[in-house]
Amino acid sequence: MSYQMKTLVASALLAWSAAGVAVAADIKIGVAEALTGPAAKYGVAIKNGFTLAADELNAKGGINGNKIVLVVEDEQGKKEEAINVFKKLIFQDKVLMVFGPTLSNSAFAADPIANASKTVVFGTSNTADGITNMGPFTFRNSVMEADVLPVTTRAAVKQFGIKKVAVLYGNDDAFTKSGYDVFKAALEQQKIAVTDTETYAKGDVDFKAQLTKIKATNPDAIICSCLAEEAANIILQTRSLGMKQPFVGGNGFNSPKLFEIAKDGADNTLMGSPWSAENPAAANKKFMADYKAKFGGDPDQFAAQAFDAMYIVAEALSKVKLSGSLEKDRLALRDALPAVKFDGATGKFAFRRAAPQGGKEGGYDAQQDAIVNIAKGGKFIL
Ligand code: ILE
Repeated sequence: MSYQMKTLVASALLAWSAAGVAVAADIKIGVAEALTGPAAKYGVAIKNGFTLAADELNAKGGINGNKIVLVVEDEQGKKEEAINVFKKLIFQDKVLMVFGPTLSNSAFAADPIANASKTVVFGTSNTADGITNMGPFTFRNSVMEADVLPVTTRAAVKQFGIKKVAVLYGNDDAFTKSGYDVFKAALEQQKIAVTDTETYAKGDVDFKAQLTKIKATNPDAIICSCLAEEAANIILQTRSLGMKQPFVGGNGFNSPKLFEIAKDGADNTLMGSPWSAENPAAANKKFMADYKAKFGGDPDQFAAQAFDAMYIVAEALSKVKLSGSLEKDRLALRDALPAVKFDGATGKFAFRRAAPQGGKEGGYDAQQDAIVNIAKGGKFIL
């Protein structure tokens, strides 16, 4: 039975509930993440975060008695696939809303479909500037680079006393480019000199040419706006060139993949995030233990943000009276979300309205503080 049919049947039956008969409807939520390809390390952690939260919520009776059903699709970390998967989820599966996609690069391609069909799209990992300028149906709980990187840069000055840095970034990805722009502005603002700026393209594996140039300028640190796999190889090759400089990274560094490849070479890397494995709050401790019990490995920031995002949506949905009209229910969820405040695995969270741009209404960004983590012995600590 389709979502619409089920909710129609459900509302009809719920109408009899005075007579003691009530049947709950399923709440279909689309999950469009990179489950294969280079971004899968992020995407699978994200999917696990949603699954853990949805299973917990369902075990407690769902939302107002309605069960959450996740419809999971692999967008492969590719723009075209993100578009295809969004269309399938929104028009064919008729989900109430969509979580995803994993990369900002794909979000810029797929989010317009959600906004045009008045369906909430909720990014839990998109940190590039401009994501929420795509329209009023775009939400994210991922803290954007513009809010995190100036904090990370200040911490690098404090930690290592850096005065001059080299910069390296991927110039064909929306997130790595956006991170570069933010780093550049933060360095200018904090009066840190740039000795050299180098770029690479998605899928590159050899960074020796760029690193040799960087080495010649003898920077105090290397600023890197990169996704995890490239970041890890860059660190590894930096060490093989005999360079000892610490790295300062953005959200792409925030993955166990960094250590799988770069190992101890990643020591002293600084990275800002709202989440830390060391956050002793009960909500985080419980999340981490439950995640490990369910999936047999430690969670990362991406899993934590997805987990919290599902609870944020559940909180909004608990205030919504599902009508059975998909169009109305999608709008009702959109209207209920902005007021949600939540204190979960990533700490205190609220939404912040994005400023309108080019006459277009904005969506909602994350209002959350970043804490700076440092890599030691294969993990990020405070
Ligand atoms: N935050 C980045 C982005 O927005 C990556 C997400 C690291 C997995 O594209």
